[in-house]
Amino acid sequence: MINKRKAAIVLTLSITGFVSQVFSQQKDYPIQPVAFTSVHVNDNFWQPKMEVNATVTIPYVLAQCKANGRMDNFLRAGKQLDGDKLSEFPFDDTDVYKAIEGASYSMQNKKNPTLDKYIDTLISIIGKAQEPDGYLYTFRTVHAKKPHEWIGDKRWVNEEILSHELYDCGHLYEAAVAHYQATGKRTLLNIAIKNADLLVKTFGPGKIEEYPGHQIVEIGLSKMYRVTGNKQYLDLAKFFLDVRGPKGDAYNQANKKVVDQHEAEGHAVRAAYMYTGMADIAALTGDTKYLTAIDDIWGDVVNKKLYITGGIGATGAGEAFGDAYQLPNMSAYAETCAAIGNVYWNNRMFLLHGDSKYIDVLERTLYNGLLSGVSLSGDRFFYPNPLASMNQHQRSAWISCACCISNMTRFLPSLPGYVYAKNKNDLYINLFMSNSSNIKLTSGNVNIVQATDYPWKGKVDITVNPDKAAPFTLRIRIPGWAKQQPVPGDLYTFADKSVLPVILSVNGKATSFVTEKGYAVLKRNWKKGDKVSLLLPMETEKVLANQQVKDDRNRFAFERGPIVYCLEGPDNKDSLVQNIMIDKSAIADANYHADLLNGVDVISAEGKSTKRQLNSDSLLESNQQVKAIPYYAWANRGPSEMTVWIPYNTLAARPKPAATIASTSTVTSSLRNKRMFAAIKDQYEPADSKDTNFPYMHWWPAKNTNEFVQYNFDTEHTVSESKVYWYDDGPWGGCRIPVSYKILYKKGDQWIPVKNTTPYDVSKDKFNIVTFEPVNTTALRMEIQLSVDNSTGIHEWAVK
Ligand code: FUB
Ligand code: ZN
Repeated sequence: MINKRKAAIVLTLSITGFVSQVFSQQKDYPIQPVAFTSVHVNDNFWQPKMEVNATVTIPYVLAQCKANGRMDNFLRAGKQLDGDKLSEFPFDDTDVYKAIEGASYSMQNKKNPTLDKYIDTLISIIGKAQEPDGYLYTFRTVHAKKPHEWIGDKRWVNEEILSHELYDCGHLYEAAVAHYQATGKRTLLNIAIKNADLLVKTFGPGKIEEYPGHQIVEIGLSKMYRVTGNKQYLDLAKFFLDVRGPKGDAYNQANKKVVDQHEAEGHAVRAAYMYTGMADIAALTGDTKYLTAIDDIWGDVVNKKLYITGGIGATGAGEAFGDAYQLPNMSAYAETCAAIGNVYWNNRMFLLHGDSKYIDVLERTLYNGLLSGVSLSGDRFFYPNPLASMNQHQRSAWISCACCISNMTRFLPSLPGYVYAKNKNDLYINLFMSNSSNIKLTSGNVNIVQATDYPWKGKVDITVNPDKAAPFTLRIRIPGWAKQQPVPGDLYTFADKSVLPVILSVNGKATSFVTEKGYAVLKRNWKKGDKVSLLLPMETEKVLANQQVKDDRNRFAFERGPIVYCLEGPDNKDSLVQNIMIDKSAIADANYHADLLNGVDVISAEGKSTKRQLNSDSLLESNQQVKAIPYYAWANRGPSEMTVWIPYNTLAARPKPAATIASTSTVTSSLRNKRMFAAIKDQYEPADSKDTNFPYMHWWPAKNTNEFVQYNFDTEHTVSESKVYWYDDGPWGGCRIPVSYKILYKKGDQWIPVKNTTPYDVSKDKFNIVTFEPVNTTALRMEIQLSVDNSTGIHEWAVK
């Protein structure tokens, strides 16, 4: 229990710099992270990215928050601006909070008085939007004539469903703590305290007994507890976990009590934040019953539900985890926020258990499925992070639901906080990047300098500079990828099973070492200038997925060190990659290209391109040199084809279409998005109408309209048959088979309906074939009547 005198000490001592546990907090993680404020990253990989974050992303996102009404929401709630116009989502307040959080970390990394002043102004606007009792949620306080339908008619009544009131609070707390730690100013922290005190009065046993609809407040309250020492915040965080389930939905993990959950289910961001919160509260309270649940869930994710990129949440339906081994590539959702949540969660798992396998997952996510969320330029973003594309994916300048954008903004500058951790006289080196850091161990202060070209090179030079010679233990992570285990468990393996040595030397002499929980343990009396050199076997590996992942069968992915590679159009012949095959035994070289994509290793290998032939099942194959780039760097050169998983035999090949009437035609349509047109003539037959793993074209959100699509032939053809495969993503999506359709042909300037000799069938999950009296024409059109309530789409349209 914290006593008042010690609480007072924390409030005065913690004005500058990072707050440590000054008050008598009894419990926390056995291993403590080394704060980002003590770690000065100066490498060639992350430092430039953090610089882009500071100079481009943060100002850009703040400007977008302003341009897209988020600042006005606060101004209106604080009666500083007339009118009741609000932006689109009740959680839009969180983008401002996350931008402040990112700006705070970033100012700690590098001073920025202009930004500091801007943030001060923003905080005063936020303060005015807060109601006298501490309530802060602009979508209610503005009292719009037509309130947003998610917010409920009273405070909190829609919280378990959609209002996101507590979600907003959680992000407020995270921002307030970061701002306080970075600047020593209490302005936002005071707002957060007032708000958290209101939650303490409002929720709990005998008060409102409801759970947060979207988790995050649990993490935020734990941080508030650490900073203020107010145990009521911790109790409330625990209450929010314990009150969850069993009568709610799996969608937001409320269908079971949290301690009874053993598999990852439902909305992936909510889930990852909840698992993180469970770890925090287990650490802070010593309550071990959460641990069995999150240990089991972690096993479920890494063995069955993790993309090779570290992405989680396979399906767009409910932005959720799929079933075991359901990991589609082209339709992969793998939301950027979920990747960030996965990093948070795995870091906490490491702090609890001290095992490097959690950092293996963290590192994989960081370098791949998380980093892919932002462009090299820092101002274009992915929300889903697919693992294959046929030009249909592109980064966005802004997304009305901007969660991933603001999350990326706050995550990147906090990265230095994941490099080291410590436990008394054990110093964990988890991530490899050049940096200089000052770390306090029980034996005294030590400065650690890392020099490395990681992730391109496997050599890491570490200089150890204790203030005075002292005994302590370095625990250096030997990454799973260096031990033939790309991911803990059996979801992914390397094709080449040979294990190459990891070499460790101290002061120039190769040293044998023991490993404990995945760490090389070096225990000695360290003195200033001692040098440790780590040499990891940085080889180009071919990764195979467990056979149960049907989307990756007969395919492999390239990986070098922590970096997962992909084939992308601009580096390959005719800008095509889907038609490429590479033999499993092909030799692959890697070379650094300083002038490509801000400097990347490029993998080259001999491969083949494949093409369908008319009237034959065999494929035409021709040799070609294939190039692969790091996955995180794709989609920085415009829309293109891309694939992470490369076919190694014809069973998985996606050949270039044969020259049919359709494939040699151009497409015109009532649909404006021309990038979807190629989908209907790519000669891929979907598994069923809702199969999103192949491209399709769709008219969503149009409904009840008459639409058309037409083939303009390269020359006059005689045609007498049409077969169409409809896209229908019911019951969750907005597309269904249409009400009816008909085929017309072009005669002069006129469109004449064909005389069908079989009926027009409209069914899903198969080709709908109609034959008609032959017509000589230069174009064929399909007119489609959409249903009153739904749109429609087409997977494939062939004509004969
Ligand atoms: O609900 C707030 C955010 O919007 C979620 O975290 C994202 O997945 C998106 O649904
Ligand atoms: Zn998001």
